[in-house]
Amino acid sequence: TEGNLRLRLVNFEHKENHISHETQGLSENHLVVRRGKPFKLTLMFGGGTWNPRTASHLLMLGSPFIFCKLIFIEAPSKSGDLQRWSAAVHPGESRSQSVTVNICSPVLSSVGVYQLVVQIETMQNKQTYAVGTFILLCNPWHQDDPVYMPVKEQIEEYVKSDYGWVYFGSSANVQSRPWLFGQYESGVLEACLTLLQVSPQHQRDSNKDYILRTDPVYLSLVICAMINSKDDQGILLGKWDNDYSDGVKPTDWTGSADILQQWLSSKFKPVRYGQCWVFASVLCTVMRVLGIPSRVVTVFDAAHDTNANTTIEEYYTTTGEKLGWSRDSIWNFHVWVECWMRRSDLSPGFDGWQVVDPTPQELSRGVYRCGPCPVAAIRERCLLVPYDTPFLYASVDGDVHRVIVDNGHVVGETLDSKAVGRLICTKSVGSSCLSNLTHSYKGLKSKKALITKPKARQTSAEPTPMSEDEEMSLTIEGSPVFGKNISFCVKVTNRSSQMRTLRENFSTQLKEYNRNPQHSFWTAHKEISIQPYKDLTLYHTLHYSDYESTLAADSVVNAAVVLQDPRTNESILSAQEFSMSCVPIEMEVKRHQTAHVTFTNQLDKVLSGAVLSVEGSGLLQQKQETRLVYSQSVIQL
Ligand SMILES: *[C@@H]1O[C@H](CO)[C@@H](O)[C@H](O)[C@H]1NC(C)=O
Ligand SMILES: *[C@@H]1O[C@H](CO)[C@@H](O)[C@H](O)[C@H]1NC(C)=O
Ligand SMILES: *[C@@H]1O[C@H](CO)[C@@H](O)[C@H](O)[C@H]1NC(C)=O
Ligand SMILES: *[C@@H]1O[C@H](CO)[C@@H](O)[C@H](O)[C@H]1NC(C)=O
Ligand SMILES: *[C@@H]1O[C@H](CO)[C@@H](O)[C@H](O)[C@H]1NC(C)=O
Ligand SMILES: CC(=O)N[C@H]1CO[C@H](CO)[C@@H](O)[C@@H]1O
Repeated sequence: TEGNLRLRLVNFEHKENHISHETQGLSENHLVVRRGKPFKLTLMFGGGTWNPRTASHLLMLGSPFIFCKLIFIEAPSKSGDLQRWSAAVHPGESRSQSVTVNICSPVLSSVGVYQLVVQIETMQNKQTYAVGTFILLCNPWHQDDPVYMPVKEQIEEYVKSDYGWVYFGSSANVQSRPWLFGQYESGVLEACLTLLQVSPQHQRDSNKDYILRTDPVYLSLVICAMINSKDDQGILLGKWDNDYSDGVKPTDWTGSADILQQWLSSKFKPVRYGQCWVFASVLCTVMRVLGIPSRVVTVFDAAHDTNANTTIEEYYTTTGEKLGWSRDSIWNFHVWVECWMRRSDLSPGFDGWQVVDPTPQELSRGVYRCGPCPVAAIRERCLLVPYDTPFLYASVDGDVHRVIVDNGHVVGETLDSKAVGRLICTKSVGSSCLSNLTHSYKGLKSKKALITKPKARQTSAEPTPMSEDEEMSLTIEGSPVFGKNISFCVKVTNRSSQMRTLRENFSTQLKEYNRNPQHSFWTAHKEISIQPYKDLTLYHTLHYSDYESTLAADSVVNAAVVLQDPRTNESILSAQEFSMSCVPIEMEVKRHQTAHVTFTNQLDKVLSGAVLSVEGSGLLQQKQETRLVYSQSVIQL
């Protein structure tokens, strides 16, 4: 009898589904499943037993609704239909008070929140039940999903792992900070799904947006623009001017969860403040939550080529002081995200890692976003491949055109093809080591550094131009440590048969994060003679007392040396950027959760007003701070 048959309850079988779909921990309340893989629901009836041969049942999913008729099959299909939803019941389970249904979504389903509606139609009546929602995510385990990643360890790292390391500093002195991506923190999944609903694409045309959400290329375009708050109700506001008093200083964030929770609970007010690694890490969290494998990548000496002509212009005086004339700049480091996906919109060869850069730098088709751009397109210099390839190519492989000017005249030029993108790296899979990605961005082509000579010369009576004869390199000895003296070495190589007397001017300037340098804070100069066919090495020492009042431990310094021939004013230049590392703080964790934190002051003077702060996720309620009074301190927590 099925006259009074009604649906009493639907069991979403959270536990079992979350295990088989690798979605444990993402949500406490909702069923979270991956596309292209069957999940289980148990329908419980009252008022009669269910006979599938006479009753017809419809499951309606999502908005826009997807209709799906319950059918009998011997066994649910393992891989799932590419096109259609299916709902299957084992024959053995018929004629009972409850029935287990295997529902499978097409592998190219839209990512998002679905409403589950069950309709039961018998000869006598028809009833509809709205039974709740479930969430559908991408499936990197499924080989027909465009985000399919064949290596299990990589999925663990790039989808499931909720912490990582972000690299910063400079290529000569790479530093790292831990970041908690926070996929499993409460409110994070909700924030990620809400982000899709708040996007301008969804607001404009929700039906079109639902249809396009099957494609990870589309998802990364939408999400990239929503991470920064420009042009939409996006998450983070960027700031680079050292005044963060009305928000959180970018370096103070330690994870994405706080940021996403704050954005959600404030009803989409931009969270203050982000800089590149904050934007990138939050994007990485959202992509991992949605099931798109992603990693945070740091590019050292990343160029910001404002007009995307792949050349960065720099202007110097004859004493080696860099001028703030160019809008182009080179960031000490820049951080973006790589997301793993097939590019079915492109010809073969561009699948795999795609650069997606959420830091608002330049407009891309009218919106502050950048990418997705195949890493392969950057390596092969395929500048026409979408999206934003010329700009990203210049970031990692642009040429630096350095021009020395004297009284409005160009007295020397160099084209440096090695200065940009010296190191590109990310955290290694399954370990906290650095993984060097430079080779995947930089082609094998070796671009020869060109040294162009100034115009209007070459009469045979004049000496041969020094730019053809002399070569110069500037290096920093060892890795500079804050509080110690820093030594520079300038090597000049002879090629000429003439003896030369040259003027050497050395200059050091403080460089702000992405800005032009300030005035020189320290200079040095020498008059030198170089014998024919001889090498000459010059040493300079920047003492701690010369920089203690100007630099901080995280400062970046631009050092440049110019050699000028006083007979012709012709000049050659070599430049080098560096940052310093700090004297290490040592920490030893004892039993009973006691940690000994030791800081030994290796400076020649007493540190006054220094504060040591200690933070422990899940261990300490708040940051612990202790003032350092003596030159050596041991703190017991
Ligand atoms: C690149 O653009 C700058 C202006 O931003 C211009 O001065 C320079 O000549 C251009 N370089 C090349 C190689 O086109
Ligand atoms: C990274 O790889 C590049 C080439 O692939 C190499 O030249 C460079 O020395 C490597 N750097 C580090 C820090 O391993
Ligand atoms: C730096 O050099 C000065 C002068 O040579 C020397 O007196 C001082 O001890 C050095 N300081 C350090 C920390 O090496
Ligand atoms: C540049 O160096 C020369 C000697 O090499 C020196 O005479 C001159 O004063 C220096 N210029 C400046 C601005 O320091
Ligand atoms: C070199 O520069 C100085 C000062 O800018 C100028 O007085 C002199 O005429 C220049 N010499 C040549 C050969 O251009
Ligand atoms: C690069 C170069 O030509 N170096 C020459 C400098 O002078 C010495 C001594 O004459 C030569 O041996 C080097 O070859």
